[in-house]
Amino acid sequence: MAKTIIISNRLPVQLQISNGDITAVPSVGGLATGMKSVHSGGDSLWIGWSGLTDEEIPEELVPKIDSALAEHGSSKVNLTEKEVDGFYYGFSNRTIWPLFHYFLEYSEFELDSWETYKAVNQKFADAILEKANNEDTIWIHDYQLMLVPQMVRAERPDISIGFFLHIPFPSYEIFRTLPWRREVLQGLLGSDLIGFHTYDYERHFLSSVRRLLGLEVSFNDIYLDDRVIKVDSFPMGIDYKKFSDAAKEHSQRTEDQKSELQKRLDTHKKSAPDAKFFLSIDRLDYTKGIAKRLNAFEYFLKKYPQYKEKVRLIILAVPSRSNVPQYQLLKREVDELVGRINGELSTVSWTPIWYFYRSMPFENLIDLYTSSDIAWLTPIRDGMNLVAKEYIATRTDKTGVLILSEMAGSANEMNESLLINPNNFEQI
Ligand code: GDG
Repeated sequence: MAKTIIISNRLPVQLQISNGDITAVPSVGGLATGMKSVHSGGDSLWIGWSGLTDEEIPEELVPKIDSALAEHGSSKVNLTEKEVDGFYYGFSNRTIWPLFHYFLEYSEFELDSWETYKAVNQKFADAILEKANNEDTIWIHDYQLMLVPQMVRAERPDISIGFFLHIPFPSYEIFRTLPWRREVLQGLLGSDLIGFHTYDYERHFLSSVRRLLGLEVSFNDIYLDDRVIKVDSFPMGIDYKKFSDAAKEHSQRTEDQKSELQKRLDTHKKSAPDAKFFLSIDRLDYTKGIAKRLNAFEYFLKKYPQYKEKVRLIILAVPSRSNVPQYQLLKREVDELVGRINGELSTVSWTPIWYFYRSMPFENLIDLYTSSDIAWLTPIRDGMNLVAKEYIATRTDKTGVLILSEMAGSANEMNESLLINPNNFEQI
């Protein structure tokens, strides 16, 4: 039977080894959350990196790891520490991620990382070729694997390949600064269908294909040799029912059934019934505008002191890419800002910011969504931003306010929210 093979850098679960045993924890992040629902609904295999390098996996645990992954319909690509360094922390997250989010000043162009990116993309392609039958559909995800479509196409010219980019595709003027811009485009053009979150990203991509490769482009078709490649926008959604059902279930819980976090949230609500919770949830990433948001919150409290003790900002910042220097600096900046603002403005009965630097289980995420009056999401650039959609899905009593950055892909669809320009401090 034909199957769908999903390929992404990370698998839907991350493996951890403790006391010689394997545990699988769900991966956090937009791609994993979104694609999990597709994966669990049909006949599919997910290929990706397990989160453990070859050096971290003792030989005797390999069969256990393979069977733990098989339980989740997954199969792993093995990567050494050096490969993870060059491919993931290097080219993917120090070159492509900042460049595609318009952080040109953070983009590093290192030949070594590019070479590792190519070699690791070939490893992913080989893993696909090993598992795929000709009638299968190959669905490749995201900026870490942009060369894989052409690598698979070269060996299996007739197989169906789709590619989806979860981050913005930048304008030609930005993309052209990449030394390996033609190779990246040629890699992507191995696909039959290339998807983006928004029409703008699609337009930027087509413009780069036309100008850098000189190919014929008609509407959203690209003509390459005897093939026609379709390009389109597919704004990614969420598993709405999962979030709204969870919210309904939470609202019916008895005191005993509530989580510790929910009990704490309730206590604070009861002690100040007209106080409001602002919520912000992001991976700790410089594209998400977390530091600006904190500065704006402080500014708001100083400019409108009547809101002191009336509002509280709950920040859930999920650890991310902590090996990359910019992320370490950001972590320090956010820690310091939270410390300074709380130090300056707290009273005996009120702390303005509750800061969680960790990943929370799904059930606590729902507690936060359903207890917060305002979701405050102000990324500087964001491919889509699923948190905005999840917040709305959990507002089953139809209350709540969404303040959303114009620079998030989701702003194109959610224009009933309060849209702000994240670079306009007063507006935030
Ligand atoms: C990339 C693009 C695009 C967050 N904290 C926890 C947790 N999450 C889940 C949320 C949400 C996901 O992570 C975050 O998704 P986003 O879309 O907001 O952002 P990225 O991770 O940057 O995702 C983005 C996305 O891909 C999809 O294409 O929208 O623009 O950057 O689903 O619920 N989940 C749990 N605990 C947490 O602490 N369980």
